[in-house]
Amino acid sequence: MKKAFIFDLDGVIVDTAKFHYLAWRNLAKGIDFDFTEEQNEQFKGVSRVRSLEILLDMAKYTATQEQKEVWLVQKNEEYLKYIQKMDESEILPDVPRVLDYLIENQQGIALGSASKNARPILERVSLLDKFQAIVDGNDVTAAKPDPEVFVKGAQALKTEAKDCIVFEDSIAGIQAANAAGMISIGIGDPTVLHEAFHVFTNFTELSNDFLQELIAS
Ligand code: B16
Ligand code: MG
Repeated sequence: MKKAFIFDLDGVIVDTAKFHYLAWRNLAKGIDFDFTEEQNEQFKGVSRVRSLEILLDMAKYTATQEQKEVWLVQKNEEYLKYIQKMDESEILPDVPRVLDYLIENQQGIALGSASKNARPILERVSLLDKFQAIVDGNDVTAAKPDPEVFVKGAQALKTEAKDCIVFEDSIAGIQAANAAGMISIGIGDPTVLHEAFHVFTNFTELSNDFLQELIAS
């Protein structure tokens, strides 16, 4: 049976949260706000624009639209500097094994990410050619937990929602997959991702037998 497997990017394929954190922390410093790594958790799966709004709320800082736009460009420029240094060593454990197993079994593979930098990141880590479709922050109008990004991924692979499996590390992403009527698989902390159909701490815990069960179901 042919299924569509839709992967989130940040936190599922690579850990770019640390780079987002460094760039947001630098911006926060400029308004005398000490942005912590713990606070950065709230930014996972959240769009760039919304992340800035949350940061300014945390700092209790009111900014003009013009200032916000300047900051968004600056933050992304700094983030891109980190991205340019990425290579294959940044791929999270066992991601290539899972992708290759799905390819060997002729399954659909798409990316469903909130990031507008998804393509350059996949290029940097040499995984771009594993994906038959890429839906990212440039293609959607509504952010996760809205299901748009995954619905578009399913459309691109010409697969019905019920035959789609989504791998996600964020609560908003799990909610988006559930809202789309897809099978959600959390990658991360089971207590945080308890709304998911299944949760694995990382792909190393997710066996080829489990993938085969999903394919056959
Ligand atoms: P960018 P994902 C998300 O990627 C990140 O988790 C989130 O922290 C980030 O703000 C968002 O992409 C936008 O990223 O600034 O590169 O457009 O987890 O949906 O793959
Ligand atoms: Mg993510």
